[in-house]
Order: sequence, then structure tokens, then C-alpha cells
Amino acid sequence: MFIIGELINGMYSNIAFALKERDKKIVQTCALEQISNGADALDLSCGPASKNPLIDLPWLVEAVQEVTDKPLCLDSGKPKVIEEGLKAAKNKTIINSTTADIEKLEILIPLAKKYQSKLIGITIDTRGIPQNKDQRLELAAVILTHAGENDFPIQDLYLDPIAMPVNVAQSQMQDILGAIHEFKMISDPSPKTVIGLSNVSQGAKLRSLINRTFLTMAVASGLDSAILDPNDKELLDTLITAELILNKNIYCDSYLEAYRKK
Ligand code: THG
Repeated sequence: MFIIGELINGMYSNIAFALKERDKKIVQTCALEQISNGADALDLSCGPASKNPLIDLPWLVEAVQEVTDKPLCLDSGKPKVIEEGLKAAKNKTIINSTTADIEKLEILIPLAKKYQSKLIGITIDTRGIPQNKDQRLELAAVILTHAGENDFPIQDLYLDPIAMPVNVAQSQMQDILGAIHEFKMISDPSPKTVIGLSNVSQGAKLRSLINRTFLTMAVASGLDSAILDPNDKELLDTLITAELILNKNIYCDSYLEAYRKK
């Protein structure tokens, strides 16, 4: 599992404060803690409160890459903001994200190619969030077709079926898991898959339990990557154990320590 740490996000008050005060140390500490707990990459989002994401996202990029060379997942709905982040990045990058809208694909696929960035495609378009598995597959096909026609390497494309909160879209959880499974089968080579895990427990009690249960099921459905809280120790232990049971890791009595260090 490719773990993308979710905690550098302006929706969190410490990061909002760091952005306002231009306090690099807060952001850098948050980056290093997530990496020491197992993050392979870091999501960077200015959050909805940022008044100037064109300046704030490159500032986050520069602060983080002073302390790590891990890949940076540039999280914004605005292509111009993403481009400013890409310009500032020396580390590898993942664009987060394009939708299935043609206007967005026509901007973000060339941008990903120009900067040799990976790309997350979320299965959403101007009609909104899909309501079932088939709508997700339809939008995935739009993204895949556009990527293929424009010579974007499909192995660098991460399809996101949009994880919804279980307390508002309980009947869709199986559609999301089914989409993760079927995204891998609609193209050869297969695209990769990703979800924003914490979405599933937003507004619910027992968040950590819901997150780790969903993650286990998503891993069994073939999920390649997740944006999640790597500082949630039980979540990471559950992930390592799920991968053990799927025979992705070799068992030893100290497998948790062994795979945490990797
Ligand atoms: N797909 C893709 N990118 C994404 C998402 C996705 N980026 C953003 C988001 N979803 C993933 N990141 C988070 C980060 C935090 C939370 C959820 C998803 C979260 N935060 C607490 C909350 O809202 O309750 C904030 C608590 C606080 O304010 O301290 O749950 O799906 N491609």
C-alpha cells in the first residue's frame, strides 16, 4: 500500500495557523512525524480557508521539501494552484486531482506530462458525485480514455471512486469497494486506485474503527493507495495485518515491527 499522509491540510487548525503565520516548523514537524509513522508521500492542501492558494501551496511545497524528498501530492481543485505547486516542487509529485470533466482533463493531463507527475483522477463530473458503481465505472472510462489518447502512462494514473461518509451514503459503501475492484479490470495495463480514507468516517463516532474496517475491506478489493492519517497506530497495524493475510508480507512473530520499519 502506498500511504499518502493527509495531515498537511489547511482544514486542520495547526496547518491553518502555520499558513497564516508562515511558520514552516509546524508544517515540517507534521511532515516528519507522518513519514516516521509510515507515509510514503504527503498530501498538501491549503484547505478551504486559504485566501491565496496560489501562494500558499508553493509555500507548503517549499517548507516540506526542506526536510524530505518524499513525493508530494498537490491537493487542489484549481489547475492554476496545482501548476504553482508543480513549479515549486523538486520532489516527485502527484496531481490531486482531475475530475472526469473534459475541460479539466485537457489542462491537467498535459500538465502532468510536462512535469512528469503522477495524476489522481476522481470519478466525479459537473453532474456531481456518482450514486452507484456503474456511474463510477463510466467516469473512470472517460478519464482512462482521455489519458490513453493523450499518451499519459496508465500506470501513473490513480483512479479515485470517491469514498463517501458512511453516515450519509451507507448504501454506497459496497459500490465504492466494487469500483476499486473493477477499476483494475477496465484497462490493460491497469490504472492504480486511491481513496481519501477519512472521508468514510466524517461526522461519525468511532472514526478510527470505521476507518480501519473500511481500509481492510478496500485492501481486500485491491486498493493500491490511500490518503490517510499515518499517525493512527491501530490503523497502520490493521493495514500491515491485512496485507499479511493477503500474503503480501511474509509472516514472522514480529511482523508489525518488521513492516513498520520498511
Ligand atoms: N480523494 C482525493 N483527495 C482528497 C480526498 C479524497 N483530499 C482531501 C480528502 N479527501 C482526504 N483528506 C482528508 C483530510 C482530513 C479529513 C478527511 C479527509 C478529516 N478531517 C477532520 C474532519 O473533517 O472531521 C478535521 C478535523 C479537524 O478539523 O481537526 O476527516 O477523497 N483524491
